Amino acid sequence: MLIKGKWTKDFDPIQDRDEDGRFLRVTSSFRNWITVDGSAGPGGEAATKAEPDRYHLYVALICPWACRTLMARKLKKLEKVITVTVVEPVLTRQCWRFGDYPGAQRDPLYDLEYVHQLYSMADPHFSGEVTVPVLWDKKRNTIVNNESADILRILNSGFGELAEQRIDLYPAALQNEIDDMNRHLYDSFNNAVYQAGFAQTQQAYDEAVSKVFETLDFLEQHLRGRQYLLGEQLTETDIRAFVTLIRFDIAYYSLFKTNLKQIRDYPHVFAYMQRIYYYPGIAETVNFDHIKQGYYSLHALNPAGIVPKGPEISWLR
Ligand SMILES: N[C@@H](CCC(=O)N[C@@H](CS)C(=O)NCC(=O)O)C(=O)O
Repeated sequence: MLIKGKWTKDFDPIQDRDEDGRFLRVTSSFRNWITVDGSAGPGGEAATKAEPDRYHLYVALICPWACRTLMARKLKKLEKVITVTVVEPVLTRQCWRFGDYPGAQRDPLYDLEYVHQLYSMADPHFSGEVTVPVLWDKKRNTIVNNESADILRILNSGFGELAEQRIDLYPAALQNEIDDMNRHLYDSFNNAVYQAGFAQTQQAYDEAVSKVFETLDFLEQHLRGRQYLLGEQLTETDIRAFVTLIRFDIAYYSLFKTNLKQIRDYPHVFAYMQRIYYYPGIAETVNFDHIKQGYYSLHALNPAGIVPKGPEISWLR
């Protein structure tokens, strides 16, 4: 992690933990906004103006949080407006690194070696965890925001006519339902798989796994007769569910020990996952090689670094 702008402590996937051995995810540090005219964001956040070729996304394809933002960029047709760099999937001692691994790129803006150097460029006194995604302002050479939940909303409504307006991932009529469902899914699914994987006690693991499978049982019921979680329209909640579902059988089931069942054992959830995977543009945001290489490079969980052969994923193709 960075302490006062200097890389000080080797990467540790367990960002923080409580007294009972539960994994805690740290809160994001950069929370500014982008709006059409540069006026404040929806919660009064300081904002800069939406402009073509001003903003850049730094992502890892292993990372579900970063892939949320890539999905929104695709759906909102912002590929020409917001450029992207993919880091290497393997977590190094200095965390995310730029390089030539297939599907990854070097840093096109400053030729940096590590993502933490972006954080210390944005704030030379920054102390904290270095995470992706990072939404970067090329004009001011700083981080706009490093919280994927915020970035989803910024991409949905901050770019006005520069973006596809016919797709609204956070429609006014559904906002309360979306917020409720997001909260539920974050606590008992998106973050709970990590709580299972990084549990430091049996009790913490048992709790997390129960939450995960209660949620899958709930989703299986809920998706009967529904195209998407909130009905007929794809929303940000589907993006948030999908990024965890698509990693489940490949990484979480074995590495994080969430192994009561696989997604393939839930017919409605499985069909829903495929529906989103085949939604135009989405498959391009999913890289199974990066997902596997990245998760199985987590030394704390897999010291020998062996990457499993399976599972067979022809079912998705
Ligand atoms: N709140 C952040 C969480 C992002 C996050 O935890 N990303 C992970 C990758 S999946 C990361 O960069 N971890 C590096 C670390 O913990 O040092 C978001 O949703 O944007």
